[in-house]
Amino acid sequence: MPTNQTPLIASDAHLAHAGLIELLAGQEVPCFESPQRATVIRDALLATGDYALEAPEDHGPDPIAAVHELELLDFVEHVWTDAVAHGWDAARPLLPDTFLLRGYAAGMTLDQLPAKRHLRLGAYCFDTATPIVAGTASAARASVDIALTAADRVLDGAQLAYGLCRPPGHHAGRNLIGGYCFFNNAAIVAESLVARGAARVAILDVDFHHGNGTQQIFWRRSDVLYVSLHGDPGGIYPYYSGYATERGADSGEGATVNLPLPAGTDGDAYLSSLGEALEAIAAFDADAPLVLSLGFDTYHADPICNLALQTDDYARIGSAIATLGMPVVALQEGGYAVDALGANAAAFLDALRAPRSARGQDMP
Ligand code: Q9C
Ligand code: ZN
Repeated sequence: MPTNQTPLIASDAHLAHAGLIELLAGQEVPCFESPQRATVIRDALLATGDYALEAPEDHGPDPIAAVHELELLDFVEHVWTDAVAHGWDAARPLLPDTFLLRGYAAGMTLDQLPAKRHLRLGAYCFDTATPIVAGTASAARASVDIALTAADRVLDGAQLAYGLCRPPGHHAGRNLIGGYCFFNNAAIVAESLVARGAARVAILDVDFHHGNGTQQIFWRRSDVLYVSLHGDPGGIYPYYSGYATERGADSGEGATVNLPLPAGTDGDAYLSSLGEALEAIAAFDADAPLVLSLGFDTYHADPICNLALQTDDYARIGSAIATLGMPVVALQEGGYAVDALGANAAAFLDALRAPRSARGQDMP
């Protein structure tokens, strides 16, 4: 294998997390978060010859439990079998119908949830975009293993490793699933880097949406910096987090940086905000690889988002991130313009793995 190949960690476990539906404008539609997303990205990257496909290694539940509550692990692991055992039609995905709003729970008995896990759906899920089927738990576990294996490869010396995570992770909080996410892959990697001795870990989130889960998990932490560029939540999902005034709390104050972007933001405006993000990351002076939550839903033709990036812009963004000079664990999050995902991923990762300034040096 040529030594300049970038590790591409992927698994077929996600293929069984399929047949999903969501509600859009009051209508049941096929879920935008589809298996084809990961398939087209994998195929496009492999076609370049620059990526070495590798299966994830099993890292067990402990790294997940370091970030999520045990009751959430138990819920994700067993909710489907619970539902089917109690008469749920296995042809239909599980979606919650009643939400437990813990912040407004005066008078509710939070310590006495229903024993049947599918009746607890609304206690662990914050939206109607996160359906569950038979293959969901194993896909979510594999997605975490993909992320952790990518981190291992970077710690082994790769300058970049790409984890083709599906389902994505950045909306999942300590005790909540949502936004197509079950386990927070990026947060689990960041926490594992701390567990392996890092004093300061930086997470950069360039998915179109605010990573409310990642923000929540590290809200009070000074050792993990969370920097996110995203569509202005005043007009777009997840609506209730991602405002510039959210900066973390206690000793974590200042270690959360939100850069909301107006609808229609193009490549030039995006690059200028990204400059601010990169300054914050450089100033933080992490002693671990950069954890990158990577979404391509900033693309102009994304069906559920409203920024205006072109394929060429992803190369510019990749080159800009490369100027940090940090090793990068890149983890797939969103991106729903399926026909463009392969080209966008290749443009971004190619620029990140072989920055223009370094390319000449590789020549004989
Ligand atoms: N009208 C990620 O990109 N649905 N999650 C939004 C659209 C949820 C996105 C409603 C979008 C979740 C990882
Ligand atoms: Zn997204």
